[in-house]
Parts: sequence; C-alpha cells; structure tokens
Amino acid sequence: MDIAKEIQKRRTFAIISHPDAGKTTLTEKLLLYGGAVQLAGSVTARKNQRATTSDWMELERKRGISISSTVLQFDYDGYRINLLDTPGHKDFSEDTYRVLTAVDAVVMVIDAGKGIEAQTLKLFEVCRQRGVPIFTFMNKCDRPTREPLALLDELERVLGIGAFPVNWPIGNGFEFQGVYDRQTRQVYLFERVVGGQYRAPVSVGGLSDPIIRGRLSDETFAKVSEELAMLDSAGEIFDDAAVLAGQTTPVFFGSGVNNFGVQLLLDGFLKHSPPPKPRVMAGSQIAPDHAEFSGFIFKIQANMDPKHRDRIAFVRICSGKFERDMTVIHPRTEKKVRLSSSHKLFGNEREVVNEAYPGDIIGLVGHSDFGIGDTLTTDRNICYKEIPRFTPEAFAYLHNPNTAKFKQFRTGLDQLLQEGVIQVLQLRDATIKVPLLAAVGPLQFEVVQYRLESEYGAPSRLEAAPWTVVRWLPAQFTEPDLDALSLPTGARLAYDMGQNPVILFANDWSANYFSQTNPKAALSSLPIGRLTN
Ligand SMILES: Nc1nc2c(ncn2[C@@H]2O[C@H](COP(=O)(O)OP(=O)(O)OP(=O)(O)O)[C@@H](O)[C@H]2O)c(=O)[nH]1
Ligand SMILES: [Mg+2]
Repeated sequence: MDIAKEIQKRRTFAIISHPDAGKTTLTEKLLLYGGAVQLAGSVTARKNQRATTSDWMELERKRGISISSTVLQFDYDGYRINLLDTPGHKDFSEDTYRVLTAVDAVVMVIDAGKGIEAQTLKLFEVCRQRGVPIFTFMNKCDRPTREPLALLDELERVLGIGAFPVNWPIGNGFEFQGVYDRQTRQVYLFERVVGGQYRAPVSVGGLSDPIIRGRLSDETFAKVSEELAMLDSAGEIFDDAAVLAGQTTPVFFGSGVNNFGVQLLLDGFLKHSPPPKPRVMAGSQIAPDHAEFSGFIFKIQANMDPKHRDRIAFVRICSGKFERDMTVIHPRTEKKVRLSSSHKLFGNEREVVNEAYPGDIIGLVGHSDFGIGDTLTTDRNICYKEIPRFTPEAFAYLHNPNTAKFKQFRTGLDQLLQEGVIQVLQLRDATIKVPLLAAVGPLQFEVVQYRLESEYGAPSRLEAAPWTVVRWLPAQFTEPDLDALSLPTGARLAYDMGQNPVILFANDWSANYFSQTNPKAALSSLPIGRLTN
C-alpha cells in the first residue's frame, strides 16, 4: 500500500473548549454521523439510557464532566479519523495541552449563548502558537444565543483571527430551525428528535424555495436574508491557505444535543482540514513520509479496561509505517524495544492493530519503561520534544488510613503517578513519609482518591498542605548548597520524583522575596533538563 495515500486519508483532531460547551456531546454526535455508533449516548445518561463513548470513566459518568482525554478512531467517507475529546476544566488542562501536541487540527466549541470563555481563550492561544488550524462550532443554538454577527465579531476581536461563516443559523433559540450553507446556497432545516439519539431528519432547498420559505416566519426570513446579504457584500471567500495557516477559522452553527449541523460540520471539517504535517524537531523537519518510523507518547492511562488492568501508552505516529512486532529505539533508555501489543482505540475499547500510519494514535500495552514525552523510532536521529509541562499549584498529603491496604495504596499511587496527572514530592528532612501530592488543580486529587478506591480498593485521606507555589532550584545544587540556604518562614525544601531539589513556598510573595534575597539560587517554575517521571 502506498504510504502517501494512507497519510492523505488521515485526519487527527481534538475537540477543545471551556467546560460544558458541549465537546463530549458533539463528539458523540460526530460518532453517530460518522457511522461509528448506531445510537448516540448522552452525558447525563439516566437509567436505560446510553452514556457517551468518550466519557467512559465511572467518575465522568457520575459527575457529567470529562476528566481525561479520550481517543476515538473510526473510518468515514474514505477518511481514517483519529478524534480526541478533551476535558475543559482547567484542573485537567495538562492532559488537554498534551493532546494538542498530538493533533493536526482542532474543533473549538463555543456555547453560542456565552461566547468565548476563559478556558477557550487559553486553549486557543496554545493552538495559535503551534499554528494548528482551528474550526469553530457555535453550539447550543437551540437556546437563546448572542447575535451571530456579534459572535463572529468577538472571534475576530478577542482571538485576533479571521472568522469565515461556512453556514448561518436560521432562527434563534426555540425558533432555531436550521442553517444556510453559504457554499452551496442551500438551506438545511432540521427536525428535533427526542433525546437526539438518532440522526435528525433534514429538508434541503434554496432559501426562497416555497416549501422552505413556508416553514420560516416572515421575521426570520427577513432577518436571515438581510444578514446573508451583508455577509455576501463583504465579498470574502473561503481561503483554504488562511485556514491551514491558522489565520482564519471556518465557523459552523448548530446544536450538538439536537444533532443540528453536525453532518455539515463533519463534512466541512474533513474537506478543509489538513492531513498529517511534518513535525519540527530541533529546527529540522521530519516529514510524515520519511522512510523511518517515529512517534511520541503523549498520554499514559492505567486500567482503561477493568478486565485487563494494564496500562496503555498513547502514541502519535509522526512518520513511516508502524508494524506490529517491529523493534524500535527508545531514546530515553537507549534500549531496543519490540512493540507487539499494539491497539487501535475507541473510548475504552481496543482492538489489535497490525499496521498504522502517520496521524494514527495507537495504544501500546505493557511497557513499564515508557513515560510521557518519550519518542519511539527506528531512526537514531529522531527525538521529539513535544510535551509541555505544567507547574503544580495545588499541594496535599495523601494518607493511607488502612495499613492492611498498604500494598494496594502504594501500587495504585505508583501507577497513577506514571500517568503524569499528579506528581509526588518528598520533603527534605521529613520525619514521616506521607506522600505529598502536587497537581495543577485540586480536582486532580479527587480523581486520584476516587481511582485509588475504585480501581485498587485502597481508601485514602487527603490533608491540605500549606503551600501554593513550587520552584525548582538549579540542577547543579549540592546538598551543602541546600544546607546553606535560608528560607522564608513557612517555606520548605523538597525533592521531585527525579530527585531534583525544589522549594515549596506559602505564596508568590514569599517566592519573590526569596529570589531577591538569594540571587545565586535562580528559581524556575519547571524542572530544567530531564522529565521527572
Ligand atoms: N441546550 C443544549 N445543551 C447542550 C448542547 N450540547 C450539549 N449540551 C449540554 O451541555 C452540557 C455539557 O455538555 P458536555 O458535552 O458534557 O460538555 P463538555 O464540553 O464535554 O464538558 P467538559 O468535558 O466537562 O468540559 C450537557 O448537559 C449537555 O447535554 C446543545 O446543543 N444544546
Ligand atoms: Mg466532555
């Protein structure tokens, strides 16, 4: 098989936004329209109702929020799609940011009643820095929304990006009936289906087509006609190059929960989004059709399948062909590794995969040496440095209240640490060895506790720790150097998992005071050099 053809048909993208904008719901509907599920589940599934494919964790279903990113691979219309649903909550943003390193495009979901929210803005900035093409879905049009023109204006003003409406909403809120496709000049009127489990029926026709016209109120018809005339008079045309460069975002309107506009988004996205691009590595570029295989690990997750209780390393393939049982180099350990347990992923389901191509995300099972950020390749010269690190801002002790469960507690914690969602710090001169957890946000502690209990049968107790800031000391600092430091009140010395010395401070003020009074001990907000896990 021609590798160029395989690359051309890959589309690898993430769905991103502020919490609750409707990413998981939209993901499920993309699966429905992509033919990957027959019946769409819902985020707040009640009895006898299906839950969504991407929120498969027990805690996600309980809470109705996404906690961990999910990979869904499926085929549709000649494409092989690798779709990633991401959590919106900022406490889980490290996971989301890692996913952004593994995709070639994103769909940014906006709650059209609210406009651009804080977390969306942050994620957008990361996409822009990486030059990732962004497609926008204005969701929840079934509820009262802001004026569509104002929403476009906000994209341009707040994000500083061109916004090109591919389609336009007809009616607002309860009156929302469909969208007008500006490319084909066709109206798509949708009908609501109870629960949105099945595809919504559509009628298609021109705006003045008597059947279509008859279903619109005079007011709606006049408003849409006027808005469309205004958009047309601006004379902008769809500029593929500007979209691929991340300068313009194509905008689609709809309602995920009602299945409105989902098909148009899916087809429009596939038509205009890019296949895998070359990867930048130390200034040079590795093209996807480079003869040697390469990829990197952007996520690790344990216990995805309760039947197996193992851990999966998620690999984004960047170049060459992957073949099961192939031997690759693992540059961090300089070992040669045979990759025999490879899977394609669909939520928490997996299936053995024998070959895969650039753009694909595969799951490798059973390599305890693999860490987040690691490269796997057959080319000695390739080593990707993609994974962003976040500075923890939340700290807490995790006690094991039940000594009989010590083994489960320790094994569980070790495995969760390997996933890289939390870190553990060791206080210098600590008298008792209670793990001190460090995370981006406190919700991560809750997830750790919940998973320890449900996946390992180990209950735990959390105790607040008095710090909010951690800073790394220079790598060359020796023990006598540490002894010589004089710390502000309340600050403590500790080590991270790679034995790098850090200081924990009560607050920013205390950290700044230390920096000013100890110019030789330059602090950094991240460990310099090697990864810590
Ligand atoms: N009215 C309306 N509600 C919607 C729509 N799409 C999603 N919702 C609801 O919005 C809520 C949040 O939806 P999710 O899909 O979980 O949102 P999310 O962006 O995945 O949230 P996080 O993953 O937690 O960040 C749920 O109650 C959905 O039913 C829509 O088109 N219209
Ligand atoms: Mg979600």
